[in-house]
Amino acid sequence: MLLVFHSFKNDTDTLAFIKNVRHLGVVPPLNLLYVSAWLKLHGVETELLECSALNLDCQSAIDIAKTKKFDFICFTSTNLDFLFVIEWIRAFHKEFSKPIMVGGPGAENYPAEMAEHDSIKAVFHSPAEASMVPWLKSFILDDEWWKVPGTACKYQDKVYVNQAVALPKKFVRPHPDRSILDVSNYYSILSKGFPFTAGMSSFGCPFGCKFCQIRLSPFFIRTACDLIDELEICEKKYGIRELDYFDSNFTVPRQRVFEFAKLYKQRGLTIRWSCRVRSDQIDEELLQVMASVNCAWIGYGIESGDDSVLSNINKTQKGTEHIRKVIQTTKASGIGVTGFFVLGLPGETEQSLQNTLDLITTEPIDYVQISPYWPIPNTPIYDELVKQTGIDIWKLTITQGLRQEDLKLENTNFSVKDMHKFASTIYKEFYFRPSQIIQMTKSITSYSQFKNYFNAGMDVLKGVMLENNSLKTK
Ligand code: B12
Ligand code: SF4
Repeated sequence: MLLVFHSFKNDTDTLAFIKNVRHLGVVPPLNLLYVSAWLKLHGVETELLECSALNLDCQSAIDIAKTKKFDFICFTSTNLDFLFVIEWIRAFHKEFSKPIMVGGPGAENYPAEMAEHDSIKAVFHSPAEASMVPWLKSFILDDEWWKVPGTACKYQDKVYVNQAVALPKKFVRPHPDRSILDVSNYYSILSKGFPFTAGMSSFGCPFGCKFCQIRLSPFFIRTACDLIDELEICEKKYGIRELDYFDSNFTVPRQRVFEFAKLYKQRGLTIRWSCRVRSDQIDEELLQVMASVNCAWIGYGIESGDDSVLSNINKTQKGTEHIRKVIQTTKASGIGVTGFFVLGLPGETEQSLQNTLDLITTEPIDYVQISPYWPIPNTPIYDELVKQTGIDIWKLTITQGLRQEDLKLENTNFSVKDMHKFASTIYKEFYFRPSQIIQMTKSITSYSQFKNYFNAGMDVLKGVMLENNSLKTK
């Protein structure tokens, strides 16, 4: 099975959303690693073509694929990158007469529309662990493979969208298969430990933020022991020096953090790690214990520095005053702080943008990541937008190749393009403050870290120049 993680190398001008995120690092394609782990457990050999890390364009990827043996090809797709992925899928389909399977959040949201594409043999709208093996068996036996639950398939010009399959409540995923990676390809501007990797401490989310696709999805909490087993393998088998948990809820449930810390010490681990936490799910006691076992930094999904915007998305947490205190307490405990912000959420105004800029530049945040808001399918905000406008833009992206650059944001006076401009401005104001430059310079411990910071700085500058700074901050 050839797992292809496409790259954006030659596509940076197609959709603006990449401009501000490229410089943050190179993160392994976790979901394909989960797919690989599951397949291997069932006797399937896998190989990863990691075009993102290797910075390969589609043609070079095809040239490499020609040197390999495989029977099936897998791609993963979100909604935001569908237009890139489909070009790669078409090119691979043209070159190799092998069935192509696609999964991921994009497939989950629009299975029927994706299955209409002749280059795709099967769209997986349920987790790979629930549907992939049954589909492969049916396909190999030529036994009504187009009717397998969890998939959508086109057969004799008809698209079959089969019922979804959920994983059992107590389902335990095997660890992502890092054996198919060259771990030295990955780094994060937020992390000093190298080699670096990513992980998930839980899947799904019990909270209901209105802008997020993961909201209220089945929540699978991994045990402390399972997390520590994975950390131990990362440290001792792969020599990885830092693991960043990408899910939003490391401190849920609270008790797991204490068990995690106890086991971390018992096993004599030294690997650094970082995680994402809601700012209303942390306190001093937790911070102390996390700091005692090498937690390098915590990422808070702050989203906005404006209380009314936070209330509009149902993510007030405990309000911006509390968020400010959490940032200060985290820093005081010796743990770094990364703030994740989204611009252009419902109710965004010049004033709320200003409030965000104020929070970012007055609190002791080490790094910020700013994303312009895209209303994402399967969220209340997007559903409302579709109701108001009668246009399901993400569906049209899949069915007609429509680009979404000019999407007008719901309940704001801004377009996505405006938000890119403002994001660039905030990056510039945040990272090019003298105090920030001094702090980042002091924290440099290696040449590769210097190179990453330098490239990130150049990317920010390029972004600022590209956006031409036409939206001014006050
Ligand atoms: C880690 C992560 C990343 C990593 C790794 C991505 C990866 N491909 O693994 C990095 C940083 C590279 C990344 C990049 C992006 N990401 Co991201 N990412 C995540 C995150 C936090 C976890 C994903 C994960 O590993 N989950 C664990 C696995 C087990 O679950 P899963 O992803 O659902 O995968 C299962 C199924 O979807 C299915 N499946 C997935 N792919 C395939 C393929 C086949 C062939 C099959 C059969 C099944 C299958 O089986 C998997 C195993 O059960 C999610 C949010 C979340 N909490 O899930 C966002 C998320 C998936 N990302 C998102 C986005 C938008 C992006 C970017 C477009 C961001 C950007 N602006 O560039 C890029 C796109 C790159 C890409 N094609 O993946 C959105 C997608 C929203 C949408 N509907 O479009 C999410 C949901 C975040 C959010 N809340 O909005 N991301
Ligand atoms: S934003 Fe974070 S806390 Fe809110 S629903 Fe999404 S993953 Fe959960």
